[in-house]
Amino acid sequence: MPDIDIRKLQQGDRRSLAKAITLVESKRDDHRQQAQEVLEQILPFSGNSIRIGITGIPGVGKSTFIEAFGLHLIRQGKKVAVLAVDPSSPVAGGSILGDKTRMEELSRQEQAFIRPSPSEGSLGGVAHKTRETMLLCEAAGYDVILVETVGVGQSEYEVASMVDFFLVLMLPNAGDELQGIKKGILELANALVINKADGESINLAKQTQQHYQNAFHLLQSSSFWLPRVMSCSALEQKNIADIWEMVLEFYKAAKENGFFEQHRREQNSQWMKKLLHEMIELRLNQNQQIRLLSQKLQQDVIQGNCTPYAAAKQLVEKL
Ligand SMILES: Nc1nc2c(ncn2[C@@H]2O[C@H](COP(=O)(O)OP(=O)(O)OP(=O)(O)O)[C@@H](O)[C@H]2O)c(=O)[nH]1
Ligand SMILES: [Mg+2]
Repeated sequence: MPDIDIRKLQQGDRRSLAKAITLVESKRDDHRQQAQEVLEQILPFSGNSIRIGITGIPGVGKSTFIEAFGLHLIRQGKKVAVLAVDPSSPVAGGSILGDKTRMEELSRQEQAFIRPSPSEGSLGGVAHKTRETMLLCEAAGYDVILVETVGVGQSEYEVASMVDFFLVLMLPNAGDELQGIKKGILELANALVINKADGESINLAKQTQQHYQNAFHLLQSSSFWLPRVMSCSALEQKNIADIWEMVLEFYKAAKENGFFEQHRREQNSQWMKKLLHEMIELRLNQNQQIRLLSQKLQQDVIQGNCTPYAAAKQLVEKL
């Protein structure tokens, strides 16, 4: 693995950035070590961005929205990175990559950087890599990071836990209460955006918007920010500017009242805990003696010969 030129990366050199990301995504132990060194060096230059998570069911228009939104941001003078946490990518061959056709214009922009989801690893692993990639992009001067995920399994929770602003796209379909969106997701959302508010769907989109506005008023929120409900047409690029204005409004308020930094600190602390758990589990599985003991204790617990507490304690002490 060639050396990464940190200075060039910081100057926004795309090749250096791409190489650093490849290093971060590598599974080889020596690469991981190198990647951590790179991350430590760039850490002081990361963090200067707005991180926006975008989710929604397949076909809702995420890619089309990101194309329109990203182009708008670039017109505002921003540099935009598009990343993905996509649990299905090994099967779909990395859907966001195949999607470059839907982000055709954006992918041609000098001010945009589009990176598909890492194709290997468990969801947790993929999500860690996306977090680290996000830091690299920030060090390279990208000031808006868009993280896309399709609403499958835990991926939305993973994305929500790494971004400043979580946006859920929905379809104009007021009748269909939750549109396959899990209830917990709505509680994480900072904004719901009804996409495809165009053509014959305009009225339906308005009704849907009203429906969710009412629903959010019923949700008790202790946060300073009551989730917004908006509508847009990604295809016709309508209301895209308003959505960015809303994000900026959130950003300004969150910066002023300290929520922004506090939220990131909490996310980092959670991330550390998660990594710790994963590393402990990895250690457990790497050591054959402990692995065998773990299997034996598991049986003991199942058969009621040992309490879960005693078993866990014994393993930790062995470690
Ligand atoms: N009428 C209308 N169609 C749209 C709009 N946005 C997206 N579409 C269409 O909806 C279809 C799906 O759009 P995508 O952007 O690929 O949706 P996605 O959410 O990225 O889908 P997955 O990647 O499969 O999860 C495409 O045919 C788009 O042209 C919109 O605002 N209005
Ligand atoms: Mg897509």
